[in-house]
Amino acid sequence: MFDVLSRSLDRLFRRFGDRRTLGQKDVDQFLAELRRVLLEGDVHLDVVKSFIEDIRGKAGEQSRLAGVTPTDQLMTLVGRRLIECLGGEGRRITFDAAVTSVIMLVGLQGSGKTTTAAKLARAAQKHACRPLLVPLDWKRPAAVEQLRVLGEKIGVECAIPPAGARDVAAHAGEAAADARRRGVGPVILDTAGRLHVDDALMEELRRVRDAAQPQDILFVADGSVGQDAAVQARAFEDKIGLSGVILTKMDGDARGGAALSIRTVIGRPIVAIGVGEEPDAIEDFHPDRHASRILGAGDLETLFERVQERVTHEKEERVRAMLESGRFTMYDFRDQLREVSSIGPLESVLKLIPGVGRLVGRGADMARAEKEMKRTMAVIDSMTHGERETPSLLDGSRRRRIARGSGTRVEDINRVINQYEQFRKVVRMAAKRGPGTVDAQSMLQALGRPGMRM
Ligand SMILES: Nc1nc2c(ncn2[C@@H]2O[C@H](COP(=O)(O)OP(=O)(O)OP(=O)(O)O)[C@@H](O)[C@H]2O)c(=O)[nH]1
Ligand SMILES: [Mg+2]
Repeated sequence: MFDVLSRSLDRLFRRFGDRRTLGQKDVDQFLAELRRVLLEGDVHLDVVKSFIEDIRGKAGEQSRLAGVTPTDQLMTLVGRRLIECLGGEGRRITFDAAVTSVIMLVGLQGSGKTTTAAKLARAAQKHACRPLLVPLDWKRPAAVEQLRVLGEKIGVECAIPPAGARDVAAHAGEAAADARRRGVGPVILDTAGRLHVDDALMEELRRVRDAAQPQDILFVADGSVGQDAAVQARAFEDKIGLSGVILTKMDGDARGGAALSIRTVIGRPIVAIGVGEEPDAIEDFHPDRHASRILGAGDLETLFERVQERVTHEKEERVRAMLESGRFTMYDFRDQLREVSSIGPLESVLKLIPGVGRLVGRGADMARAEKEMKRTMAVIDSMTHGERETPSLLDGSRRRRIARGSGTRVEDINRVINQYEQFRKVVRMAAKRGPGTVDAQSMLQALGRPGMRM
């Protein structure tokens, strides 16, 4: 599964992993190659674009990280993004013997619906359910028989349509009602496939849906067809609505394009994958595990932790250096503010500082403080590198330019510079007296929290 994609990525990481540091040029080159690899894996262009942009942004932020190898850095970024594209937390199908659920399978011809219907029935059996298979493809003569034989093989009941029946929707509705009456389930509807998305099929599927009221409408797609699977899914999602996707034939040469594109293109999770023709060949889909497999990285969680440790260490080192030298730039100011705002809402952070907790909430307008923090970030983001390194450059005309660039007013710029100066004073003072002497009071005064008078 994902072998080709996995091999190309491996080659890519090997090449860049040899470098000691990653400059902007290296990152650009890496991204150009990554783009090529993803396109070769038949990943949807929109997904590739946002993938690359996401990593470009984050690689820039991380480029100052020492002590983490370029491979680890890039792998972490790519790994996180892969997990997101594959569906983040993931979702799986659950079976409950106490309720009659209805699962409707839809998809193009030969995608694996009938096989998957039997697989789901088999999985439900393992959860003490009594599934009911419902064949709804009556155009192809052998289709009903195919499902009946599969059902017989695994010992699952099949709702064969009565002779002369013509209305698939009515049959689906009756089978579901019958199952509810008898307290069996899940009811698994195996619908007809077509070569292409066509209106007559969609109309039939809509009628089946309305008659049987399924909790889940799952799009079954051949995982080896790449991004086309996502494009087809889009059509079904638009016409009848989907709750998830099952990718089949993932035991073959699935290139990864389907799995990586689906979530972004239709916003629905992959809930299971087919990994063979036998009724047991179905697996839950775990985005994190599959991302690890694609990256050949073993356990990605461990890698994430290792990098996170370095990041934390790095931050501590920077603060120590800052307190030792007393040098404090707008970059440092932004880092400090980010640090505070990333831990959680300001309120909970301030409560942690001894002697400050009791002040919080007493006349302190936290929502306003947080809004102000955001504005401050926007202001700093609009400064040039030189201005952040040497804030004394910020004269009137530069302040006006930044106000325009950040959508704020010159007063806001003045406020940020003021806060920065206050903060710098504290850092200078602390540097003089030695680290560890900064007290909560002067910190807060430096930050100039609104409503926080001491
Ligand atoms: N290797 C492999 N083959 C699969 C998998 N799922 C389905 N197949 C095969 O794919 C072919 C088509 O599967 P079906 O289940 O008949 O597909 P379908 O969507 O019901 O097709 P129609 O009813 O014609 O629309 C069969 O030969 C299956 O054995 C899978 O996960 N792995
Ligand atoms: Mg079929």
